[in-house]
Amino acid sequence: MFSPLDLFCLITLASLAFVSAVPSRSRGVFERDDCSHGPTTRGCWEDDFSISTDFDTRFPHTGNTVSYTLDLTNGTCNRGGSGEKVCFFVNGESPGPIIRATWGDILSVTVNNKLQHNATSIHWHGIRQYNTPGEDGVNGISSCAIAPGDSKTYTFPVTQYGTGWYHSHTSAQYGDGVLGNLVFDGPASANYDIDLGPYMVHEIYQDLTAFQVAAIAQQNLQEGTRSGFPTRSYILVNGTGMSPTSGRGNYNQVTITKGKKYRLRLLNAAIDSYIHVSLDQHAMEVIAADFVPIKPFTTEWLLLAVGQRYDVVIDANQSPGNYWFRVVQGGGINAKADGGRAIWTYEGSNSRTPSTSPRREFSEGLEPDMSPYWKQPVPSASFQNTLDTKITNAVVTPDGKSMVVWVLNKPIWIDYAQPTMGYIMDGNTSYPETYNVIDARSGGNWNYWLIWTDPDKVSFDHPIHLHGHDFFVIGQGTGAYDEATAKLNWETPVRRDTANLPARGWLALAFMSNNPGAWLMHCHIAWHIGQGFGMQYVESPDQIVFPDRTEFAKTCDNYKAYANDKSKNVYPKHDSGL
Ligand SMILES: *[C@@H]1O[C@H](CO)[C@@H](O)[C@H](O)[C@H]1NC(C)=O
Ligand SMILES: *[C@@H]1O[C@H](CO)[C@@H](O)[C@H](O)[C@H]1NC(C)=O
Ligand SMILES: *[C@@H]1O[C@H](CO)[C@@H](O)[C@H](O)[C@H]1NC(C)=O
Ligand SMILES: *[C@@H]1O[C@H](CO)[C@@H](O)[C@H](O)[C@H]1NC(C)=O
Ligand SMILES: [Cu+2]
Repeated sequence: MFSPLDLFCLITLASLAFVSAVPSRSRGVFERDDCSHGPTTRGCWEDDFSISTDFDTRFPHTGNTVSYTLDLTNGTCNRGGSGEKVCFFVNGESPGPIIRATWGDILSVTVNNKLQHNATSIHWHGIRQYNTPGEDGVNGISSCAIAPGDSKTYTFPVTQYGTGWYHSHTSAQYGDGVLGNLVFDGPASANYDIDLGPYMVHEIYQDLTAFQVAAIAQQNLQEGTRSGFPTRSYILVNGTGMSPTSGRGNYNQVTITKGKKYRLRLLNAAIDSYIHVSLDQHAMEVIAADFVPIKPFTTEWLLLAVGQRYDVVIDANQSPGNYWFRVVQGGGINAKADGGRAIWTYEGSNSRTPSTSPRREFSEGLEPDMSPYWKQPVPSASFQNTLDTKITNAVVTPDGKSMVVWVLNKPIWIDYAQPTMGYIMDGNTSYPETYNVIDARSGGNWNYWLIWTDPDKVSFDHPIHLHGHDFFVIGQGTGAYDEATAKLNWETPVRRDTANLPARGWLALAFMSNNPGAWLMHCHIAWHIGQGFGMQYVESPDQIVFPDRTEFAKTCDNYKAYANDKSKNVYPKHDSGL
């Protein structure tokens, strides 16, 4: 059976056959003469779209709307600890269902909040939300929180392709299970035979909920014992894993066939851990970083900061047998505790516990050296906007008491009932101080931000995530930032949505104002943003495309009714809310 696309390709090939006597220009595999998007033509796509398209300026419009419904429920689970603990589910499972669409589709997802005692909001991590800032799913910024019993439908265009995830943006809630994968089909910068789909890795605390861990982290921050929060139990690979203390659970298993090339979509969905991954005796060819294609390079180990994704191609070219897929976790990127494992088996081999070891140890350090698939220079400038990250005392709660918080210059602390988008719709620019609003440059201009940590004070790596844009990573380093000596890349910087701010170091970012909205930038460690480590920037407010006002007001009215009913709202908000 042919799809219209195949037919179009056949016609193209047929017409080419008639002119085959004419010397043809040599064409790369990524151009569209053979556009089946098959195992040897992954770079091409429909019409004149391909891996070479800059999707910030052009993307397809398929005319298709892909719809999903997500029911959030609370229940209990046993993750190998001493008993049951509270867990949250999406359509009865956690991680929730994979949401899959095609580059250029419209995605429409209805979220039914059936959690008994938690409001929620679902963020689509990495989605640019081009001209749909009301769909970003950040309670207190893009919309009000969704009250228990209420529903909200998020609708937005799929302007990029690759691997992403959805997760709750309501305090530490995603750490208790409100998360899942996003897969958007599109071209790729290297060929492969089979798409294995997403491979989420994330840590769990087998005896504590994420909310409990966050509360302990806050308590320790308050008391100045910063390193004292509970240790992670182990890492789940694609939703399963084995508890090293109780031996409960099982390893994720994958079967591969010798001679085939597999695409694997790696995602670190942890609330705290940096994660290194590797498949024993196999190289990984990396083809995308977050939602951006990169020039393929091979590596044995990959470091994923929280929120980051890497799409890799693995060639099943070793002797048939069983191999460990290894996951090594750390609070800082250099820690070496063994975190989790999965078993990869060649078809035809008996599945049993592997006895393999890695070809080499992972090298410590920052993110891998890589180049974007298409060259995108950024006009050089000096970094005028500096954002200082540290732990300090500040008044954030309405009762006027001071507490210990994380700041990006200032702490962020939002109100679920008063989203920034509402202020903008009302033409009210008197944002509360704790909304930590910074004006972005006006449309078409570049923003340059240097985020740094005081070399004497803070010793954590922080995964920095920007909403509404992919940023260009102009530089990263340790020690104090010095414009004269810093190694900056203006010619071929990598573009992505999450990057590491090294401990006692700096991260230099640039992005162009080309998406009017109110957008959050924050550390993706759940308790760091919970304790205030974030800011929001308002970009071209006079050009913002507002969400439907009736729907927007309905979510807010329902949330306010819930929040004011103390018999229902039994867990008062005690952190930034994000
Ligand atoms: C959901 O959570 C509430 C407490 O927040 C609890 O009373 C209720 O039993 C939970 N529901 C299930 C199905 O576990
Ligand atoms: C969500 O519910 C948990 C209990 O399951 C509670 O500890 C937490 O404070 C609640 N969070 C919010 C934001 O309502
Ligand atoms: C990951 O888990 C999902 C859901 O159980 C499954 O459909 C998928 O095949 C798994 N992926 C791999 C690579 O095994
Ligand atoms: C703007 O918002 C502030 C803070 O919520 C509020 O006090 C003020 O009345 C608002 N101004 C207008 C003109 O609505
Ligand atoms: Cu952090």
